[in-house]
Amino acid sequence: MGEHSKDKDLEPERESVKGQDLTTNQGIPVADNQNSLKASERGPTLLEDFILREKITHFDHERIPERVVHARGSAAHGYFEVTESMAKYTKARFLQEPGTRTPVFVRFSTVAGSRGSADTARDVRGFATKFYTDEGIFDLVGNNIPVFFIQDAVKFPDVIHAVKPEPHNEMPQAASAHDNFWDFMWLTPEAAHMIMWVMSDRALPRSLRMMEGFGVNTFRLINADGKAVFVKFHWKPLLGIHSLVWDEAQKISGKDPDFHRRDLWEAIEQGNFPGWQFGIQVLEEADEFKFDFDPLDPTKVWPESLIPVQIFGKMVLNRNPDNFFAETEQVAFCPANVVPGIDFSNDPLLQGRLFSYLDTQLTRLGGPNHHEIPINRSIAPVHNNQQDGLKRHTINTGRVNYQPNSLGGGCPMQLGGRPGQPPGTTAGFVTYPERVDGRKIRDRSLSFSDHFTQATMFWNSQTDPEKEHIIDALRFELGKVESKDVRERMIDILLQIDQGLAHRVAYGIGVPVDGKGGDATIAAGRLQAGWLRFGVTGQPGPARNSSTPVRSAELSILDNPLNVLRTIATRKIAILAADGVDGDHIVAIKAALKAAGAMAELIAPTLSPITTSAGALLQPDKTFLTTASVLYDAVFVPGGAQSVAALRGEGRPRHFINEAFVHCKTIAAAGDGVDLLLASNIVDPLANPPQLEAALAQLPGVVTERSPKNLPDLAQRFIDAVAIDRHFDRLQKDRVPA
Ligand code: HDE
Repeated sequence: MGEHSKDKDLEPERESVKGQDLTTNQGIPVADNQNSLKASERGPTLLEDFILREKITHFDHERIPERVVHARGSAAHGYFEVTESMAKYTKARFLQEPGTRTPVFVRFSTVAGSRGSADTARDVRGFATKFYTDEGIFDLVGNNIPVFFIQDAVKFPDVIHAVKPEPHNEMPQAASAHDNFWDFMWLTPEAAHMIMWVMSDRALPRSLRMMEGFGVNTFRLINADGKAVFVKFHWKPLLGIHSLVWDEAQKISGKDPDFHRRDLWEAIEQGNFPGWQFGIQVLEEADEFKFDFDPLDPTKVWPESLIPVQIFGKMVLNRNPDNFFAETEQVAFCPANVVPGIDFSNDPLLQGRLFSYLDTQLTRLGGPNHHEIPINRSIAPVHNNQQDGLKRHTINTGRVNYQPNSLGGGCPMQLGGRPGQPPGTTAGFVTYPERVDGRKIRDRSLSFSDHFTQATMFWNSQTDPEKEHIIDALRFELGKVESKDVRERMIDILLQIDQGLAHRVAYGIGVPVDGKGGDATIAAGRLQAGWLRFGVTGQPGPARNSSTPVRSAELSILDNPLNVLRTIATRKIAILAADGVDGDHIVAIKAALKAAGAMAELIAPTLSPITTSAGALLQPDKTFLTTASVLYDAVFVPGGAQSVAALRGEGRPRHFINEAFVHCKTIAAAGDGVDLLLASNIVDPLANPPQLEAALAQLPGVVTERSPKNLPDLAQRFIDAVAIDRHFDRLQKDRVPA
């Protein structure tokens, strides 16, 4: 770009800041923001320079403490819309009328990593939604996994200490593959079910837009008649559930640590607004003891085959934040923020959460007034006598700051007990009058003590490729554990879940399981002895739940009913080309992809325009240096002998295809493009000498057409293969170096 065009680019910006002269925080106009005040040109800087001091002081204090968990996050604005009235279950005003829209702000996060850590770490994802209702703020602070590691909030600091980097050397960052985590896990049998989820592909979302959300804890809804039901909250993504594979996730951590943040941001900028259905599972109070898992136990799901999810609304995210710090960083969620009609259950994890969030925000956001930060403000008017404190913005007026009062006309007045109100019909938030009777006790209900049945159900519900991924994940994580004892005890835990799983993992991490070692009952004895020795209470009881189904399809990603709708909307497709490419192939494939809602990017050796075989100029979007196959969902190689020869002559394009193949992505080629596939090591030339091309065409998810007469047909076959998502039936992928 020449000097001239650079200046032109800047002009509109200059225009836009007209009338916004630079000032200090006191509004004093600044004449020179390039030089500090000095005693002569080469002399010392003067203390008197209030402009320099103010600027540096503010900068010095720009950082606030990051969240102790969920530090790394990305967020967006949008709306929630009721599609079906929930009046039957709740009196919450924003859930009554179909069509009612409530503004929301949603923050997604990883749990373990610091603010600057990579997006694609193996981890649970936070999914926190702030509803700005006209009856005040409702925060649904959930995760993308429906269960949790622990049953009691008192264990939360321990589980988080164990997963975070080890305290002596602050390693590893954003990873659970270390001794402390797995040491805590074998001593925490209640975590068995959650371990299965975090070792599955659920912990590697392809996009924040393609994952489910769960309230995890059990809540209550109360209707206008005062009738209560237990509920679990669900978000179901309209794009289906999709995941990365582990090798890909690790590589993305280096290639684009902002992968999920960028994906969410770009989708919204492009108008591809992500959406979710909102649903609840309802359990009548009378049915509290119907199942033999305890509905208050946060390490258990309510299998959807027993209690289906009923859909009542949808959420759309349609606006990116204007300022990351002001909104995404300063937003403060709290599960205790509920509106009339929504209430808590006695889930002991939830009870602890009710205390923790406001408490941690007092430090993180600097005092008790963070509800006044714009992103946290209720749109319902706030009137009370709370006052003062650090960073108070509201200027309370008048002399009366107490209640009840007569001098202020009794205002602000509580809603209950007003003259003329029939007794028992109090408006405003009224806690559900649950009867509580019992002795104070530090113990856990026996109904919380079956830790393995649902872990086994999760395992049984997975398809074969998903099972392989779980085995690989455990081999990776436990393979990094140095303590032999910890590795052995974790195999003992896995033996309680599934023998085959335990044996496969054991072999991978060098733990002998033959003979006595492989027996679940003997392993249970060893675990019991270990738990006793290290002071663990709440060990599993002898009986296994019997009303838990053997398997439940919604626990799998590949079998999930949500993935029945195969769409390639918003998927990213790489088109590899160089000078001499057949432009018709690109035009045809791009048009078909666009019609299907997908996005295509042209990747070339440099950013200089490439010339097609017909002499047209095409502007590449990326180069083989600035991008990589792990950042795309599928690859297309158009024809053009010169283009293909150029790409074959370089290592990166062949690596691109080869890696996409190993990650089980769809690969298509037209005309001479097939030669690039043949040169990319995905079929073994020695194993298939005469029929190399035929062998290529046999590979699942590889779509080729040597002399394409019908480009729309090729495009359709490509799109159908992309819609399948990954081709996990590619048996020889592990033989391909990538
Ligand atoms: Fe949290 N959690 N948590 N958590 N949590 C926080 O609050 C805590 C739990 C979740 O995007 C903290 O403001 C305790 C379950 C999300 O800003 C802190 C316990 C679930 C977010 C805290 C839990 C969550 C947090 C840290 C066990 C899924 C990020 C910063 C009793 C339902 C929200 C903050 C955002 C954040 C405490 C367990 C979800 C320390 C004590 C279960 C999505 O207060």
